[in-house]
Amino acid sequence: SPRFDWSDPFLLDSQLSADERAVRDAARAYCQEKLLPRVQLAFRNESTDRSIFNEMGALGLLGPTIPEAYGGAGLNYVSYGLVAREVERVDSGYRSMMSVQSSLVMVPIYEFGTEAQKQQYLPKLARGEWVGCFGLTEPNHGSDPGGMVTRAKKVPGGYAISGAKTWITNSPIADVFVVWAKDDEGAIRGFILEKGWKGLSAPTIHGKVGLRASITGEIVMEDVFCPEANAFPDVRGLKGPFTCLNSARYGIAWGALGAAEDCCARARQYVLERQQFGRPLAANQLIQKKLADMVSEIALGLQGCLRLGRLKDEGQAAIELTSLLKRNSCGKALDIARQARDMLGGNGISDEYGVARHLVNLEVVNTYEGTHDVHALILGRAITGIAAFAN
Ligand code: TGC
Ligand code: FAD
Repeated sequence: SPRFDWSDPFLLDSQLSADERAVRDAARAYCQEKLLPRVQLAFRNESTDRSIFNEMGALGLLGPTIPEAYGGAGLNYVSYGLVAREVERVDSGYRSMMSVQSSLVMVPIYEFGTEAQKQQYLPKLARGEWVGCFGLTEPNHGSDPGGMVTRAKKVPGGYAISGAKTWITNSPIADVFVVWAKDDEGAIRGFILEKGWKGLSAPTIHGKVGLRASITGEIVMEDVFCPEANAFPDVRGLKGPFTCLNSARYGIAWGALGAAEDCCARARQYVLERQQFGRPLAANQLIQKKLADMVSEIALGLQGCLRLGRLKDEGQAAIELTSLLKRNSCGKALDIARQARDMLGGNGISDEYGVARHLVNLEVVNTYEGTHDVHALILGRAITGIAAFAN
């Protein structure tokens, strides 16, 4: 008779195609063999290993949904989600590096770029030869990016861009900057800037308590000249950046659960081995309830992510469904990481055991790409027809 598998209660594995399983297995092997051994020191020392982009590029993990003609792997959204889950099983920071490059830099160039822009940037980004970053958030405009003050003033042959973006993943090591600014008509537009352009700098933000393996910085622009050829020609308004966020938020929905799976597996192993009061911690009802809650939330969440992936691949996913799952996965993963940290007792505080690292990483993941509460408001608007965040 069918047996219950705590690590895959809904037999998600059997719902994947052979190709999807192959992508997942290749990503898992790379993550466990190459990323896991270096994460503890990277996190402890707040150091970002640039060569990870080249390694991921060689495996086709950068821009996996971008067609092969532009250097991508031409995979479906389910495969992209499976990759995000494997990378974040090791560390949310590594998934951040990958998903910014894939969803927030390659997707807008592919969706909104000219043929010349696609040819110029996508293959190098796909190989990891160039690193990209995405500048939307400003010091005074985070949840409300529509209020941005960065300006793109029309000048002969292009635009003069001035303003500051903050909390930008990859920016200090980026070669390519996809930046959003308002034009002379007040419309939000996207621009591709390159490292070394006059007036452009990207100082590092130090002292993050989470996501320490992923470098974060500002983008400071003082009259940076951007030629017309580097502006996205047609897209106007928040639809531009939000289209990229739809893809990145979807990846996070899978990824956060990958981190939760790692916390759950580590906590399970620990309570089976750790003896207190003359028996394994796992023999206690309170401990078993915690494991039951973790396994339930992870299994239900992953099943939701797979369904969303299938809907995206069919072109049938409402944007609010991504909010629902980004919010659910991050909130539940954060709870699971806290529980796992508790179950490991004092050892849970050490970076040798991994769960505290996931916990502080997930605090960030719960905040970026739309906070937990902002996604509640997006859902609330869809449920009631009333926008609670509008004036
Ligand atoms: P709103 O009126 O809702 O929409 C304005 C225009 O945008 C369109 N739109 C979308 N288009 C595509 N996809 C979506 N998800 C879209 N959501 C909205 C909408 O149709 C409208 O178009 P049009 O043509 O009618 O003008 O705009 P609002 O200003 O009222 O929005 C409010 C709110 C809360 C929904 C929005 O501002 C929001 O989502 N805020 C959160 C900000 C955010 O997520 N920032 C992320 C920054 S990037 C990042 O964090 C990267 S971390 C990456 C990593 O390291 O992994
Ligand atoms: P705020 O918008 O000031 O929100 C503060 C609090 O107020 C939150 O709890 C929020 O939920 C709440 N709040 C806000 N509005 C409302 C409301 N109307 N009703 C109720 N509550 C509300 N951005 C990029 O553009 N590119 C990147 O690559 C990027 N990478 C990041 C990496 C890291 C490590 C971090 C920490 C952030 C990154 N961000 C990036 C920025 C991130 O998207 C923002 O931090 C996030 O959108 C929240 O904006 P904020 O920090 O300004 O918070």
